[in-house]
Amino acid sequence: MFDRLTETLNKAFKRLKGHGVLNEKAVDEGLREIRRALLDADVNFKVARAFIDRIRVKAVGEDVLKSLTPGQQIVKIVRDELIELLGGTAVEAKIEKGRQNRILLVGLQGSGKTTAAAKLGLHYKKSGFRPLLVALDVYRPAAIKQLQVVGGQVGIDVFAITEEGTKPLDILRQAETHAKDKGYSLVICDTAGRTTVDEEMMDEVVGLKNALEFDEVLLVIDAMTGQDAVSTAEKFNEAIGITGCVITKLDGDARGGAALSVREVTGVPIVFASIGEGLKALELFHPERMAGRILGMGDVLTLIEKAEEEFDEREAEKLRQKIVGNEFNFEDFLTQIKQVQKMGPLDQIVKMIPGMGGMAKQLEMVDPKEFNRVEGMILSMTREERQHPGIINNSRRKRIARGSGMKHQDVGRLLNQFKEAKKMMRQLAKMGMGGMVPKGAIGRMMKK
Ligand SMILES: Nc1nc2c(ncn2[C@@H]2O[C@H](COP(=O)(O)OP(=O)(O)OP(=O)(O)O)[C@@H](O)[C@H]2O)c(=O)[nH]1
Ligand SMILES: [Mg+2]
Repeated sequence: MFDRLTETLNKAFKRLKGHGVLNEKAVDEGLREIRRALLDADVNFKVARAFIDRIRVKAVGEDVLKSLTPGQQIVKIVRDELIELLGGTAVEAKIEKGRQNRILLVGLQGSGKTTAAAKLGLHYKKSGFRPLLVALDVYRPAAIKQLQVVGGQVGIDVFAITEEGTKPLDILRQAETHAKDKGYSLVICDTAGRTTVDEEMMDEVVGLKNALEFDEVLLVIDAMTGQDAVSTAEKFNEAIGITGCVITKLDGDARGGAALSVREVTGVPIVFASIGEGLKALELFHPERMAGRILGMGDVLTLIEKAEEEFDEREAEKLRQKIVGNEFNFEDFLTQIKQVQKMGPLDQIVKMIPGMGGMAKQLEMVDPKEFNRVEGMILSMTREERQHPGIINNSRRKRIARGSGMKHQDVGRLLNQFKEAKKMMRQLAKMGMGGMVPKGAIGRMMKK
């Protein structure tokens, strides 16, 4: 997602920055290019126009053009405006400890509501809530089962009534009583989707919304649907009044225009972003961080948070000891790859590292296939070979190559790379950089 936009925007920036002096004409040219990039990314044309107009007003201001680095100043203006476009500051859902909370999820068919219900449940469970998922989709066969399955995967209870003919409104009422009785602190309701916005669907959702007091009515929108997502959001907002959006499938190859337009068109904030099928793949939506990713400037904060979630401090220290003691072997290497993979799809993780966005594609290492090949070779080694790569001689190399369907030169290359990497890691670890900083430390430092 956003790959192309990042690329085209950076081209425009490069040209703007290439000028020592900028006149209005050069600025206009640059802005036209930026506008084209936005439209190409499926950003709503009105949104794109207003966005460019705002930038122009600021960019042709005396100070900018007369400054020593006009191009850079304009890039900064674009960044600031992009952050505004995405909502300015992050908006948190109004879910609070010490009381019962309710979230209603609405949206078109297949937008990701059911998945989002489980993801939200997991998100809040981690911060100490006791969520209950409620199955209100009584129309699609297997919809209830689906919620039960994803609920089970994240260890969250699901309330459902499978008796035929039961109306969603009745289920909602019974779920509410059940939640009160059993002390659930957060009720998350998954509703049915339709292929298009129709009256019947809206009536049902309005009925559900009015039956209880919901803290959040979240519209789940699929980023892949581009412009349509925006008009859907407008219609839902007019009909039922939504409090926020969950934008899903941001990991896909859609062009991202929906994410960029929906806030400006509807005035409703994006609260969560879903970036993968895995049930952990949900993030709070931070306009500033997202802008950083779109502009290829990276998103260090999210990266650190993810790392902190996945890495165990004691394991990290053990690892550091091994590296310093020159004992790091292929088994440790495999464990490390697995750790990093837990943080999310590798190409996305790499993009969060500043300056890596553009390089990501060229780097073979972010190609999951390449990872699989490396893993295949390592798995074809015997345990002894993994622990003591030094013993791998020519005939062992050939056997490993055969076992993993690679050439013996590939195995040789892997061994060399491993040796080099080991050396470098050892140096870094000795300097105190390779080991993990105590949990939370970097995050706290950066947030100040
Ligand atoms: N790649 C990717 N897939 C997603 C994401 N969110 C949901 N999906 C997938 O999208 C498909 C539809 O998701 P559901 O959660 O069933 O959507 P829904 O809105 O509940 O669909 P209906 O109940 O039929 O209206 C599933 O295959 C999900 O795995 C995401 O962020 N990224
Ligand atoms: Mg569903």
